[in-house]
Amino acid sequence: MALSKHKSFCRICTGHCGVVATVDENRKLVAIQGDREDTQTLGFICSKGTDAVDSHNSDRRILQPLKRMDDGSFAPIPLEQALSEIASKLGVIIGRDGPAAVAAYRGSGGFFASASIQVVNAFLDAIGSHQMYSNLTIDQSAKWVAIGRVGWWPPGPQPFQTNDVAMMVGCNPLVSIAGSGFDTRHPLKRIRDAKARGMKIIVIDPRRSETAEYADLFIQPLPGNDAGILAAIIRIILAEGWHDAEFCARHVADLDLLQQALEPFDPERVAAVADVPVDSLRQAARIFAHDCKRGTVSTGTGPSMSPFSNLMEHMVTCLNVVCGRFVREGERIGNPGLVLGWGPKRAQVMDVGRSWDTGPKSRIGGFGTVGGEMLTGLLADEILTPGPGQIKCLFSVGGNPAAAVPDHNKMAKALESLELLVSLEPFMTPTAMLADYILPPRMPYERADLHLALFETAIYPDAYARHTQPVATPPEGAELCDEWFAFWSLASRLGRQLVCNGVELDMQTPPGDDALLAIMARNAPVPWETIRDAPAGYLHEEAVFALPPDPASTSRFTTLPADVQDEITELRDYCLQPSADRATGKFPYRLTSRRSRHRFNTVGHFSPYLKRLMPYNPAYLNPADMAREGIENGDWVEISSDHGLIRARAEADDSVRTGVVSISHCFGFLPGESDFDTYGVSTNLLISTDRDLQTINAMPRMSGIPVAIRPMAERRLG
Ligand SMILES: Nc1nc2c(c(=O)[nH]1)N[C@H]1C(S)=C(S)[C@@H](COP(=O)(O)OP(=O)(O)OC[C@H]3O[C@@H](n4cnc5c(=O)[nH]c(N)nc54)[C@H](O)[C@@H]3O)O[C@H]1N2
Ligand SMILES: Nc1nc2c(c(=O)[nH]1)N[C@H]1C(S)=C(S)[C@@H](COP(=O)(O)OP(=O)(O)OC[C@H]3O[C@@H](n4cnc5c(=O)[nH]c(N)nc54)[C@H](O)[C@@H]3O)O[C@H]1N2
Ligand code: SF4
Ligand SMILES: [Mo]
Repeated sequence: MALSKHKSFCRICTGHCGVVATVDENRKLVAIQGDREDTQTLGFICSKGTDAVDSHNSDRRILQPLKRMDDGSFAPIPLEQALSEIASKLGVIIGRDGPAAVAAYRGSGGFFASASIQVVNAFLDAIGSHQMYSNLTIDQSAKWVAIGRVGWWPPGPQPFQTNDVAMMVGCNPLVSIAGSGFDTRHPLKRIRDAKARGMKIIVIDPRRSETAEYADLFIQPLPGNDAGILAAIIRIILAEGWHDAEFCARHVADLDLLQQALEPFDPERVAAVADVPVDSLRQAARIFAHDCKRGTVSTGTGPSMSPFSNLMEHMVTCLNVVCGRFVREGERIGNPGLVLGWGPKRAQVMDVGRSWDTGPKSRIGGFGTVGGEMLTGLLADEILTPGPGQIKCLFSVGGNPAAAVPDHNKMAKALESLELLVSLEPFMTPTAMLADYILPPRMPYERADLHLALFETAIYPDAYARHTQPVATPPEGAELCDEWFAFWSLASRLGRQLVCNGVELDMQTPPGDDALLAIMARNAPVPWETIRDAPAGYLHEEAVFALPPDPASTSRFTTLPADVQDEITELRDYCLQPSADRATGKFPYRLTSRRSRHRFNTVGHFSPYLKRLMPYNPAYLNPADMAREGIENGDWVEISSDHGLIRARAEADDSVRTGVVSISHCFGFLPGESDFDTYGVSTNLLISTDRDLQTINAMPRMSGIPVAIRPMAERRLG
């Protein structure tokens, strides 16, 4: 059989690993290997990346549009018929309830299909709906909140590659291959290289993570204490005078107010509550602000999901601000942007404003938008609550809200109650199971694509872009529907005009991957063909420097807006009590989130290979806690919160600190499917979206969840 090899890249996560794909003479994918010649990822690949062969060829892959029948079963339906039926139902809903009754939720599969990204938003704009949701607002939307409240520095933070220190709060890039402020192009090599050139690494995590193994200083607090810990660290830095006073004098409006507000965060008290040695906070402050001169604090999902997440991210931003850890006037900006283009970047604060104060508001709770989107923490209630503006139709674009969104039962009930649920999805996921129509798209190696250009400056340290042509052909007989095609076709049927990046699409002839990618890149500094046709990715070598500030600008960083002061007061009252008091309560443990190597959120549950590597999500506990609770390895335990109860198998893990149970997200299936050994269990059953939401971004409490753990009577059975 004639095999051929083609370079491409993986689009499961932001690692974007360069690969060599082997296909047979029918262009069927037969192997995926890491590409050692790849200039960015140097041959790195993970289990999920190599599993693409099986996932593309899986006999569980959906290859025809499906329609749910009255008896709940699914039947194949020709694509054009499916689209006509959906368009006509949409017409009815919009005519009767208005455009706000139509919403879209984009999940990670939707983010990694670059040609389609802008078309989804263009479709909602064309019908006049503001109801765009995504996984970003159940992830790290605190970052937008912080920028909106503190201010933005256009040349960006000091990049990892130039720094001598990195403080990582609740992220584990060696497993997640994610993380702002870190280099995720072969993370293991990057962290080793950084250490070899003398970088100091500080990790704050309740679990001694894979990344923490490389830390010069590891702080292992009880979860949910990061805002207090960071406040105490800033307090030490300001008291010692280790901050960048010159930068602050010029660019910070209210440093004195911040300093006053942080007064209660006495390191001794904070350390006692977080259950860490007080000296570790002093050391962190000293290493970060005194011993080292360049480097930033960055965060991941852990603290962004725990209580006080917005205040935590605020403190992170303030710590970077007071130490002036930004690219300064005259310094080269490594990646000013490429595919999306760039404007002049001045070394000065820009007040980007609070997006949530203007624009559309949620019906539930009156929240505004964050990152240009409505808030997923409210999505189920927006579907379930009757009245004008109730969501009646949802498009799930490469997402799996029935499994991924907190308050599992409520979300599943909401999706079930929709008049029209369309799932653009290659597998029969929990969300697809609840859909009225399933439109299966081409999978990554079957389409032309770019890297996740939407976040290009966070992904690549240089102005670099990668493009791939399709390398494989979809399985024979498949009738697939790309995400962009579905929305283009529906808009066309509804007589609406789509506008992407300022370009009106031809609504008679479908645009195609290449035209859409070219539109996305129309502001790039080079012609689209230059990016597209570069064999090893395109590196734009023009040097871009941070410009002097505009003398007329009066914008300054604001470190203590009124709402932050309120949150500080709340944190002080809640957090500065000895942890021992809380530990005697009804829910003495804290459940924390963590990524697992062999899944990408819900992706991987249909893969025999990945399921062999990790069949389910155990509840990882410190052996001391297991001994105290009378739990042995492999025992069934019941974990309960004030909202729900799950059953899982316990596994001893001394990397998890005492008082914590660490368990991966996005396992389980639909509510009621309780076969743990097959699906694992959903921690979203323990999370409420009726309460414990952050202000502004409605972020649910998804980590640091107070829980009780007890061994089950039948614990050693099965
Ligand atoms: N309790 C708890 N809940 C969490 C988290 C947590 O830590 N704890 N983490 C949260 C986070 S950070 C996130 S980002 C969300 C994730 O939430 P989602 O993004 O909703 O979930 P994913 O599993 O990433 O969904 C990806 C879907 O895309 C499909 N897919 C794969 N390839 C393609 C493709 O080419 N095209 C299309 N259309 N679809 C494709 C996959 O089969 C899968 O169903 O979950 C959140 N939920
Ligand atoms: N293999 C794999 N890779 C993935 C994913 C996956 O599911 N699997 N998901 C992808 C997605 S959607 C995202 S958003 C990124 C996320 O990427 P990361 O943010 O790096 O996610 P994690 O690896 O879960 O790391 C979070 C860490 O936070 C810690 N933590 C939990 N609670 C707290 C807390 O209150 N305080 C502190 N300081 N730490 C805490 C956890 O112990 C954990 O080590 O990963 C992406 N990459
Ligand atoms: S899933 Fe694995 S192979 Fe794919 S980009 Fe991420 S780290 Fe690389
Ligand atoms: Mo995420």
